[in-house]
Amino acid sequence: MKIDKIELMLCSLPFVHFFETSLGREEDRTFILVKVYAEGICGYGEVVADKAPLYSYETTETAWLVLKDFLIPLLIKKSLSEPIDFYEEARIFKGHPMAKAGLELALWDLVAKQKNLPLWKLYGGSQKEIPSGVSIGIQDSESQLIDRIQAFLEEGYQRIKLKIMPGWDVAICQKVRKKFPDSRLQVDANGAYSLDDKKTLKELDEFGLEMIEQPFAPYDLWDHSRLQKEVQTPLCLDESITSAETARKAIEMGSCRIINIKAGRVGGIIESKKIHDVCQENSLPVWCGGMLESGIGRAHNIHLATLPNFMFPHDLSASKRYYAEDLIDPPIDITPQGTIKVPDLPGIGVMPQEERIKKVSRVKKVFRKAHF
Ligand code: OSB
Ligand code: MG
Repeated sequence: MKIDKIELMLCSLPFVHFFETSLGREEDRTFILVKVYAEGICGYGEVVADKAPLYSYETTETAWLVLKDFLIPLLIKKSLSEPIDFYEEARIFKGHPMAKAGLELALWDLVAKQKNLPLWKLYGGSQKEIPSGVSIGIQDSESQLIDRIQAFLEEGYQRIKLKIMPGWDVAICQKVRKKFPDSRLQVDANGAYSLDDKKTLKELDEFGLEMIEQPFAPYDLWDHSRLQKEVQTPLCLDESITSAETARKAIEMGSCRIINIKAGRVGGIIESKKIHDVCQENSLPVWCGGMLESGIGRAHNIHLATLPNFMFPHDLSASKRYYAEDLIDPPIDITPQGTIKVPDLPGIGVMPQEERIKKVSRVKKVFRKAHF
């Protein structure tokens, strides 16, 4: 395909309720929307980098710069439109996976629309409906947390993920487990602990958690492998898994028993599939994490989660769980059984609302071949 034009838009959406983790509290989400145009078709991608380098070193500003000065010029100069060609060529630039993923996702949407196929078919996915879980941040009080869990369970979500940090961990899990004895529960620390906290982390074994996600720092594999030997609860790695290569090393070292895949964190769908495959070969289940995406990024995640080794409820919830008004219409919703039906329309299979996108975007930049 011949790419005519690429657009970047900086968007912000307010949350319906604040989202707090061990990294801090957020009241809204800022992200970059990527649009790639060719032959009368538009492919959409979302860059999940945040305003501040808290989850990883990338920010919306660094991603914007890397897209503007390196990735988009590369794509245009070399006339790349196949995601695999972009993936191979973009490897010359080190790091910046979220910037790369946003553009790769837009290319996937574009080629799928051109072939008139939903993304899941292009990826070789097989699940028609995927199980949905919800990630609940740190709240102002225990009672606020309990009320929110109750409400999400009533909506049908299949499992609850609690954010934890020192001071909001064992006692909280104890209360939640007592109140919801049969619910599927797991926790995510976003790297808030170290080996010095081994005693606290071992206490979590009591609560029948499905997994403990990312207890230690993003760059660590070794201390996770030491901890996994001493806790019964499976460890799940998020931030630490940046590629199929780190996934293989984590598996060889016994650093985790489960991996959370996010296309943004690892640089796109091609790298995500490689991680999926190396985990499958080693009998490690994976699931799909989220980055508080708008409906566009959320739809991309849903298609990825149809691959066969995605085995747990995902951090993929309804649009309204985060946003009063999404960028797509109709918004994503869950069934009373706590699943999401995978769209069957071409590409991401959801309808971006251009008027709405215009309203929530502040900066726009257009790139054409003549510029390079
Ligand atoms: O660690 O999984 C995480 C949100 C932003 C950044 C990191 C994480 C999260 C979540 C929520 O847990 C996932 C979602 O519902 O999109
Ligand atoms: Mg996480």
